[in-house]
Amino acid sequence: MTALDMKLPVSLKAERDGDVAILKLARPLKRNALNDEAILGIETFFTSLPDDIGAVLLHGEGEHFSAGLDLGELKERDVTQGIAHSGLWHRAFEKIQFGKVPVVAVLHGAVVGGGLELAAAAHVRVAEHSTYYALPEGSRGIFVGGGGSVRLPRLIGVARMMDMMLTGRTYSAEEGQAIGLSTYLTEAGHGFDKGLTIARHIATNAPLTNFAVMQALPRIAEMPPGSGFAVEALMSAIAQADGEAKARLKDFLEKRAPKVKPT
Ligand code: 1HE
Repeated sequence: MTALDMKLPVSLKAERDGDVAILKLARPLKRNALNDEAILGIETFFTSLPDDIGAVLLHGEGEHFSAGLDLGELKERDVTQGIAHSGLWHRAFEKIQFGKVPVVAVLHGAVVGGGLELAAAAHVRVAEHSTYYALPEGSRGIFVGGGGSVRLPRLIGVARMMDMMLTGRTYSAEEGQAIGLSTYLTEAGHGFDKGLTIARHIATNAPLTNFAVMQALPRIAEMPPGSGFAVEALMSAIAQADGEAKARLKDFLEKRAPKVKPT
């Protein structure tokens, strides 16, 4: 593991392990609450990844992934300032979802409010059994502002998100896995290694495949079917015409590539 040379606030730590960049939320005393500085730092991290990075692992230090928005910073804002603040989060999290490489988030403890919005911007979520999810915005008299109302209904549906916000309901790690908040569930202390293994695997994919999955797939899913089929055909043709695909298919046909195996 080596440090990544980036200008980040003390609440964030950046390292690399081979071709995986690792971003740690490192403000455990405040439960990794996210202030403006941290959000700007997240944006800096995702926009300054070295070209040879193939995937990102995102995790949190201490007992919790993130307690969401730093409520201590919630000063009196007028409507215009409030819109700008939410826009800051939107801009930073766009750089995660539609950035250069796929992102694996490792979750544990509280994944709440803006912390859940951050996790939702990643491409793969690994949850340890200690994880719990909540949207306490309702009880704080505010609303989600970090893209939650766009991304979370796509993961769990509008009705579940409404329930979380209206009732303050918390989902456990196991429930979160069942409804699609995570796609891997691990024992305590195993999330990082599991996430790193997944990130390393993702980094070995053909770059064009990762591009198609990150950039084309979610957009195709939003299109009317007719447009979706057309864009899928184009993306598929572009991917298979690439030299990387030709080499990988040749490897399979000449029995050099691994077969698909049950886990
Ligand atoms: C904080 C924050 C925070 C902790 N902003 N300082 N998010 C919330 O409404 C969740 C608020 N936090 C909690 O419910 C709890 O802190 C936890 C369940 C996450 C963790 O509990 P615990 O017992 O481990 O820690 P703690 O004793 O509550 O907190 C430790 C310290 O972190 C304490 O500060 P201290 O100086 O007294 O030691 C807390 O004040 C501080 N802390 N969470 C500021 N969130 C883009 S819009 C997004 C909108 C939202 O995210 S709203 C949801 C906000």
